[in-house]
Amino acid sequence: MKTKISGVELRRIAMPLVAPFRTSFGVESSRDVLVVRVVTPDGEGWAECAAMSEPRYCSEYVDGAQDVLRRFLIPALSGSGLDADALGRAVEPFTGHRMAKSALQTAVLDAQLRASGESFGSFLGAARDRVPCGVSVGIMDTVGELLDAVEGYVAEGYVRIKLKIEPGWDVAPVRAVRERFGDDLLLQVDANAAYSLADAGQLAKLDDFGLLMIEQPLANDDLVQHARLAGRLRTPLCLDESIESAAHAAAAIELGACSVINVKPARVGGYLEARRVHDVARAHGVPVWCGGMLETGIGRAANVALAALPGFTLPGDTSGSSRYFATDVTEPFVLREGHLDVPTGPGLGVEPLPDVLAEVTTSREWIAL
Ligand code: NPQ
Ligand code: MG
Repeated sequence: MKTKISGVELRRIAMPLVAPFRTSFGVESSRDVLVVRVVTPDGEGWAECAAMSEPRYCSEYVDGAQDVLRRFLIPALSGSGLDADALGRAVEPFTGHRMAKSALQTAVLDAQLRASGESFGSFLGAARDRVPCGVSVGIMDTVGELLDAVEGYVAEGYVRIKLKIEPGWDVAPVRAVRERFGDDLLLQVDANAAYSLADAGQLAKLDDFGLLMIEQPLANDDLVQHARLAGRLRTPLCLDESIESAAHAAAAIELGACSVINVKPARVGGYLEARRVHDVARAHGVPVWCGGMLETGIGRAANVALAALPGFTLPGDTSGSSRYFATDVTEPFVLREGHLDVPTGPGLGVEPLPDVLAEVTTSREWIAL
């Protein structure tokens, strides 16, 4: 028996960040998050959309995601009922818009799992009940500020540090962090596509610092050039923006464009596809880890569940709530011994706190089905 979906609520919330987060593509000091709530006659499911306010990380942006959900994606699921697999097929005729698709599918999956009493972790195939956590550290004005920030995160217990880099902010900050915290610190960098193959010589200087990986040094569509770069570096290459599907993952591995993959469910269109990326990578012996998009507790819960799959052998950007927000919309995720517990309740295992949610809400829209 198919459970019908009555409608979908699209809500926007304003979530100020505890500190501005600077990357090679811009600075963000507040998240404008699209929250999706799928409603059935006897339940509901929640998700958040990873799209940023502006199309800088990728082509999607939050107003665009809301538009495509309202006009195309939500109407397309009228026939599919409460079934995340069927939803995947129903939205397939529409190209791209993976973050919007991911949010809708995740909310449907949450409703489906709540109804059957199964947790996200159990559904996805989690192999452990807690996951080790890393943290992504933005570009700063000075190396001194960076060292203070890293010191704070190390003191909180984060087991791996990722430094955002760009031309002019790469070797010096990496050297300073290595000198201050020693060779045992698990350390990696993320360029968010800020370099070109002509910078291979500069990137090769990072080989001296024992980094776990360099993440997405070149442009998103430069798989062949990533493969060339990989041949000129000792440091492993990881792809993030370049991998939008399991097919891309297979192609990148085959080409030698990466030896590690950052899996972000939103970037690949949802948790079902994210699991397929994991499966492809694992079959090739390529380690994966779970990326982050500055999620609230709603998105964080599902990420932590995914990060518990057996192929996730590296610590992810699954930081605690306090890394980004003074007040989260769910019970906060708190690090214990550098780990976060995988939620065990039905579905995501967390729910937005009604009072907090009401306080941060800036708009609501109901799409009836
Ligand atoms: C990455 N995330 O791995 C992304 C990039 C990123 C945790 O480093 C607002 C919303 C700001 C999403 C900044 C991390 C963001 C964002 C950076 C994503 O490349
Ligand atoms: Mg990245």
